[in-house]
Order: sequence, then structure tokens, then C-alpha cells
Amino acid sequence: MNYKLSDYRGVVPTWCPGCGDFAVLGCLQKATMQLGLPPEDVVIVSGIGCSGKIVQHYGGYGYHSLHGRTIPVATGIKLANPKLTVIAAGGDGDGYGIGLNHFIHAMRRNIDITYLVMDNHIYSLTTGQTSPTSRMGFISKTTPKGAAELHIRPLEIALAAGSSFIAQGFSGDVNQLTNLIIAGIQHRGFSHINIFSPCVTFNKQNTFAWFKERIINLDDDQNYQPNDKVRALEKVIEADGVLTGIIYQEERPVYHQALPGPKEQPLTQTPVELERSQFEQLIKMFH
Ligand SMILES: Cc1ncc(C[n+]2csc(CCOP(=O)(O)OP(=O)(O)O)c2C)c(N)n1
Ligand code: SF4
Repeated sequence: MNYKLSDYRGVVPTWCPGCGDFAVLGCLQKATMQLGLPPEDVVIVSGIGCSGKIVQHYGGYGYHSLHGRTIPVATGIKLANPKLTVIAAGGDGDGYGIGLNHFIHAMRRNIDITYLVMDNHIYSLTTGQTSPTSRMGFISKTTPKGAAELHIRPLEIALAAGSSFIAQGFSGDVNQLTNLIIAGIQHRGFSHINIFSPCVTFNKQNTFAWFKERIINLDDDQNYQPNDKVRALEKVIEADGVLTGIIYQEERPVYHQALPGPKEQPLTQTPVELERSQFEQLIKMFH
């Protein structure tokens, strides 16, 4: 069946005009349409933040979870029903602050989900505080004299933690971003896509123009092959993290096929009725 973009439309977005998150939503809708994925086979799991609202604006299934708990919920859904395309989505605060531990473990386990991080270098929903990806010296309500800490480097963390697909995109380049999301969904394993998605209301420092001036596009480098981890790390460090394209990709067994339970019988295909003898055994166990 051929789907139309409107098949992937949810409720009308409430983001501020000009917010980078519009482009992420549009690219996700276009990517899933181009892949011919039935909207009812796609689940978006989001955290709390402006970015988290993507779950309502996309027309598939959705789960608006807790701040920082996007990945464990997405993991549970994928293990229970591996046939679904599971997209986790949230902000840099959600994923690299409160949710950082989940991010790291999902990568080493190679959970077969696509993780879109809308990285605007600020906490936006809460009206503008310094986030883990805010640069040193960043001025906000929580750091009025400038952030004293080094920023989190998501790509370096993803390379070290074992993500099997690592890419970075920009809301200002929708063609590339759509292709990255398509590649991420097609990849079997954990796909981490960090997306520079400027907040036009609260972050007047890291604007569309700021990113545009700095971004190095890997698609322009004909010699770059994303299959060498050491080279990938060098590239990321050389570009001070501000590069876009597919940075690294490897094939590795995915978690739900390595675990005996989900591999043999996913939860959604497991009968829930109990035999009388099983019921009695349980009663005895808990008596
Ligand atoms: C457990 C918990 N702690 C704190 C909050 C308050 N809170 C809501 S959104 C948010 C940060 C949002 O920033 P980010 O994740 O970067 O998303 P953005 O709004 O920038 O898209 C915080 C701290 C919360 N909702 N739950
Ligand atoms: S506050 Fe910022 S991140 Fe939130 S909707 Fe507005 S522009 Fe987007």
C-alpha cells in the first residue's frame, strides 16, 4: 500500500513558529512514508520536553513517557513486539542528562530502536536552563555568569558505548536528515541520531546561523567510510563534534534475537491463559 504524508499526521503542533523540531517531525514522517511503513506499525516513545511533543504530532502509535525514561520504555516495547518500528525521541536534557545511563546501556545491548535526540543545547520546556550539551560559558537562567562545565559529547559517548549506528543531522538540512532517519530505521540495531534542532525562543546563542557556520558535512567527503571506529572518533574530535552525516555503522547481533525469551516467543505472541495446573502451582508458590 502507498501511504501519503497526511497518513502520518497527528494533532497540529504547538511548537513556537520557527522551532527546529518541526523539521524533525517532517523528516520522520517523510522517512516512514518513503519506507512504506504502515503508521500503525510505528511507535514513537518520547520523554518530557518540547521535543517530547513529537509523539502527539506524529500519526502512529505513541507513548509520552517520563523525563529521561524514553529508552527503557522503547526497549520494553521492542522486546514485547519486535515487529514494530520503535522510535525513541527526546531532548538533550532528557537523553544526555537524566536519561544518560539508559542511553549507554541500550547502545551496548544493541537494542533495535532508532533514537532521535533533538539537541538544542538548552532545556526549553522549562523556559531556558543550561543543558548537558550547552557549551562552556553558556549564559542562561541557571548559569547567569556562564556554564563552568565542559559540554557532553554525544557522538564520542556513542562510539565508546558501542552504538552500532551513529549519525548527526541538522534541522536546517531536511534532505540529509530524512536520509539519515531512513538509514537509521533500516539499520538492524541501535541507531543514534543526534539532531541539531535550534530553539528559537530561549536559545539566542546556538541559532540556525550558528550551526550553519560551523557544520562540516561528511557527505562532502567522498573518501570517508563510516566503518572504522578509530577514524570516526578522529573525525568527530577534529570537527569538535559539529559534523553531520553517517559517522559510524557496524553489523552486530541485536538484543531481542540474542535473548532466548523474545527470540523464541515474543510476549505479544505468548498465550496469556494459564492451565489449571500452572495456576495451582502459582497459588502454592505464593501461599
Ligand atoms: C523527573 C523530572 N525532572 C525534571 C522535570 C522538569 N523538566 C521537564 S522538561 C525538562 C528539560 C527539557 O529539556 P530537554 O530534555 O533538552 O528538552 P527540550 O524541552 O529542550 O526539547 C525538565 C528538567 C520533569 N518533568 N521530570
Ligand atoms: S520553546 Fe524552543 S524548543 Fe520549545 S517549541 Fe519553542 S522554539 Fe521549540
